[in-house]
Amino acid sequence: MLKRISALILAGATALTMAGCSGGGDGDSSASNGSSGGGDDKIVMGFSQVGAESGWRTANTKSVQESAKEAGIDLKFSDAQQKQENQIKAIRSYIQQKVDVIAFSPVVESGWDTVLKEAQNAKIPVILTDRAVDSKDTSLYKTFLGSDFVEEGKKAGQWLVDQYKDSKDTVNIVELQGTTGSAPANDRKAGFGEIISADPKFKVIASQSGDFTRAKGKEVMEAFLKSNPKIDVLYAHNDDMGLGAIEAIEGAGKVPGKDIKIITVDAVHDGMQALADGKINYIVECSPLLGPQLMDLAKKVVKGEQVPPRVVTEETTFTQEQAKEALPNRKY
Ligand code: GYE
Repeated sequence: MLKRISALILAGATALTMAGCSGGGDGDSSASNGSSGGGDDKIVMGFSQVGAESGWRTANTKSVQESAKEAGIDLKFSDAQQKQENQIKAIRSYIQQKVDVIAFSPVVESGWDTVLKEAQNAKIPVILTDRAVDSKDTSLYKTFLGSDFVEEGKKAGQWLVDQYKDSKDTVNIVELQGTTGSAPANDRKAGFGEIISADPKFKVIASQSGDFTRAKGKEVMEAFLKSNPKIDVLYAHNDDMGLGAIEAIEGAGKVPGKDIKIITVDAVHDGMQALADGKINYIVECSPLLGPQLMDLAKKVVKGEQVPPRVVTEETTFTQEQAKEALPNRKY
């Protein structure tokens, strides 16, 4: 944006100063692709990523970085290592640098109003990507691009209902939740709960956060197995936790996919492989390839064009047979 050129030159100086002294834990906030400032009218986007907690996140980061390059957008990327304070720091630094647009994937839903207000006062548009915030004032951001996590939870629940439709026995379920307070953890739990609560034979006997990571998924599943002699089903809010739990189940001498049925969300490559191998029974897809749509929205928002307040990603589900077919062409 031409009117921002002088601001950008100034911002360049600020960014250099900041890169020298900010340091502290908020990842690489100066990693910028392509030329910066220099008199062209490239859009500058400040992007604050959640972290690198899962295969999904790695694919999402790659999608954002590659799409920025393709769209000719100068991307300033920072990794918050799953900490809200780091995201707030990164957003404040983007405001100071006077970027043209800020995009971020909020690690948790609450606690964003103050920093979003600061961006609004600085007239920098904000796009939420992947995860939502619970701010009442929706004018604090232009749009929210991402999946419908409640719907994903419902699809997981519906598979279970269909699987056990001919049985009257109690079905003991353990749940590995995503990061506490995050939109996907809240919504995937709620959607699943809504569907299975229609039949009292479904009992969630344990439910705990595994923080969306493989290591935590394994650790929490080991604890579940110790304290619950009869587990029929594991519902994990992402593939990575499910994959960690498979190690725990095998370590306890049980057969994942048979002794304990497993449902996960994401459909990243390793999850799909485990599904094709019979260790997972069903995966609800959640696409991390948000980059191209994000860059389109950013261009429109910077031009001051109207964009829809909510853009929902299209997704499907996979059985073991479908995973075998889909695997060779999977992009992530
Ligand atoms: O499902 C999980 C990741 O926010 C949709 O975050 C994303 C979730 C994804 O860590 O694997």
